[in-house]
Amino acid sequence: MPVHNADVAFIFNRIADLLDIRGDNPFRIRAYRNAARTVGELSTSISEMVDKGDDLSKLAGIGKDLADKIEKIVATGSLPFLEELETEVPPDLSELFKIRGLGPRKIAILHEQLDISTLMDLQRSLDNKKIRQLNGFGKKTEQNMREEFKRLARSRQRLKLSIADEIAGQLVDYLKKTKGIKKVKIAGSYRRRRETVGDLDILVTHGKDAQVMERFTDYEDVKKIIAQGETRSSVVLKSDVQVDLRAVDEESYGAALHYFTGSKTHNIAVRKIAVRNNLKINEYGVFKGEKRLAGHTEKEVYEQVGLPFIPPELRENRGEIEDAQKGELPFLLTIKDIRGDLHTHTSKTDGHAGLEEMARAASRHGYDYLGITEHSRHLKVAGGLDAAELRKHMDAIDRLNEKLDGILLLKGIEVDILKDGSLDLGDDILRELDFTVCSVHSEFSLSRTKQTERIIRAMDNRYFQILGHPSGRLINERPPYEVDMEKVIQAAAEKNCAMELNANPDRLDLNDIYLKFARELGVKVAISTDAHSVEGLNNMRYGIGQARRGWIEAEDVLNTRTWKELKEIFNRRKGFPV
Ligand code: DGT
Ligand code: CA
Ligand code: CA
Ligand code: ZN
Repeated sequence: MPVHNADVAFIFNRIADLLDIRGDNPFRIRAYRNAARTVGELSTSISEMVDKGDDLSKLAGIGKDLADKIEKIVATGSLPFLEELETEVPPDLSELFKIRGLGPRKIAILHEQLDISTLMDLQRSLDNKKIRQLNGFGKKTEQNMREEFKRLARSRQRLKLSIADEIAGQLVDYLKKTKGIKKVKIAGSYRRRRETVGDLDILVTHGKDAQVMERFTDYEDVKKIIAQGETRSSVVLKSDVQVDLRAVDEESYGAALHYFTGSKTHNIAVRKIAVRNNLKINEYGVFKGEKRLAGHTEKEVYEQVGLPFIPPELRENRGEIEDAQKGELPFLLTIKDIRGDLHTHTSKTDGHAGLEEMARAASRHGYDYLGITEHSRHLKVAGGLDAAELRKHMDAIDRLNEKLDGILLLKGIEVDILKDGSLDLGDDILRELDFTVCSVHSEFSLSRTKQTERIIRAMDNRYFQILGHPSGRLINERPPYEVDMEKVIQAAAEKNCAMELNANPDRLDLNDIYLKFARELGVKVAISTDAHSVEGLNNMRYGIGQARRGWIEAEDVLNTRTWKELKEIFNRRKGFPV
């Protein structure tokens, strides 16, 4: 790779920045900036000049020393002097350059006067309104910095799976229309159904003369082409997500799919087994010496290393390989196992569709029952119901049930867990319901101990059935509240309560790790969409993906059961005769 003029200019500017932060001689700093400009604006290639043996010190602002440095950069692509400087200046300090509008001068002031050396320090000083007190900084600067933090957060974020689904779906449809295309498959974390994805990895196979790579980089959503080759290309889409595309031969398709599905740690563990058996495994196949033993399908790749097919959602090296060897992989839940939804809202509170509309939509999903769980009175912003209003709503549900065919509406409530661990509605009304979802909607900042105690205390109520969205997190927006989730799950096991897996792709709460933990303790899980509209019911599939990542089988799930079975479970918990 030839060194471009811009590379040299970049290095000189960076040196100037670092010298500036260090408080170095201003003339020296100026010299580097001038040299950067000279080289940057040259109309001839600096590399070629060096190759021809031109005298660089004839250029404006370039002396003997800088000419030597340029020759070194052209020869090696880097400069030891810059590397030295980088080790002297705290590395985080150079992170501060990511905040646009913050130059070396300002960074130096922040460092000297407020002891800021990391982005986190800067954030803290912003929160404490310390920055505006500095000379040359003001409220306006603070505001700009806040905007910059938001921009950085956005650009650093992984994509929610539901957004990735939308983007990937359209791209796949487009690629499938390529002439001569055969297979199009999304691998990576997307195929493993992780709650967020870093980038998309797409695998294709095609016949002769299919112009797949051209078609890919021509896609109208492409913002930037990072690389374009015959078998692999990378682009950044307008949504800022990177997509890697690889074309492979049919005979390698399974091996490539396995390799690019990952996870990396799963791949490494599988490769270790191969090596132990004197096999080589890579994205082209499984080999003994030069001989290809497998590669067409993932199944035969696994077979060659003595394993059954492992579902992508399990491939995180969390024990799936050991269990596969013992023939003890779980029979993962599928969406066909689901018989109903146990957490939904209607226009009676903050939902958008009426009871009947929701019921008919649930029927179209093939469900046997739909749990109606409006908010309770404490959640005023959502128009939560008090006991009298809830009773009326229950009557309305009874009346509708008489009219409906093939779907049963269950009378439930999403009742607030109050600060002291009591439930927002009295036992006299709760006992009349079919079941409850109990949720934390307030006091998110309690200490870990207090929050844990609060939730466990709520479970002492005999009408407590399901802990709603257990951690309270909103992916990429709000972290979970502080709580000892293992202790909560243990309490659920002791007290026979269920945990919700909220299938809303903004929540996916519980996460995969805790789901697996809950399953190991025999705690039942309710996979619920928390739908506030007819469309919201479609989110069940995200819950299924997350459940599979948590090793969940149909047996572990409440809403794979018939209403008769479910009613028994609920009644047993309430202490009612069954
Ligand atoms: P992401 O994109 O951060 O959500 O996660 P992944 O798992 O999609 O990771 P990515 O896109 O970096 O790579 C896709 C797959 O390629 C990854 O899951 C496994 C495979 N892979 C990537 N790098 C390596 C590697 O160094 N060794 C092995 N064995 N596999 C790798
Ligand atoms: Ca990826
Ligand atoms: Ca990738
Ligand atoms: Zn809720």
